[in-house]
Amino acid sequence: MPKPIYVLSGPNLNLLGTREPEIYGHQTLEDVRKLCEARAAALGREIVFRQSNHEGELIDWIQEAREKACALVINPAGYGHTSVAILDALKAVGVPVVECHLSNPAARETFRRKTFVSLAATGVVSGFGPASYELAVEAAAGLAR
Ligand code: CA2
Repeated sequence: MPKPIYVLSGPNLNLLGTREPEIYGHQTLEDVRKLCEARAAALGREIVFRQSNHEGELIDWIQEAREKACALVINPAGYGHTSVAILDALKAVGVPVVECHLSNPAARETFRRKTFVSLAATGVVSGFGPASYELAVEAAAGLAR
């Protein structure tokens, strides 16, 4: 059985579909999970889809991915702009990393232009709403070890 693609989402993304629909749309994170599952299945892959509001829990899952995943998709949310600890975990993960964002952070406030996570990612998919996750899963499947 091939290892799954880990798809991790950071803080506040559990609120998706309930607030700021002009930025993040109306679909919930559960909707995004279903889209990712379907895209992965079409590519003969499985996913492990998780969200946390806690930096340490995300780091634990990144470390778990080292053994259990074939590739990692991460929407680090606000932590992408702040967390050297998540960057350090990603640098050690040993499987391909694809960063994704629902919005296009480069087109928003200046503080969103830099993400630490990008330093450990093979590539970034931003600005396509839930389709960013689907495209990131597809990219990760192509990179998977
Ligand atoms: O566009 C993205 O996916 C972001 O990673 C979302 C983060 C933001 O800090 C990044 O710059 C870009 C924010 C996630 C907050 O999610 C919410 C979803 C619905 C309602 C409120 C917050």
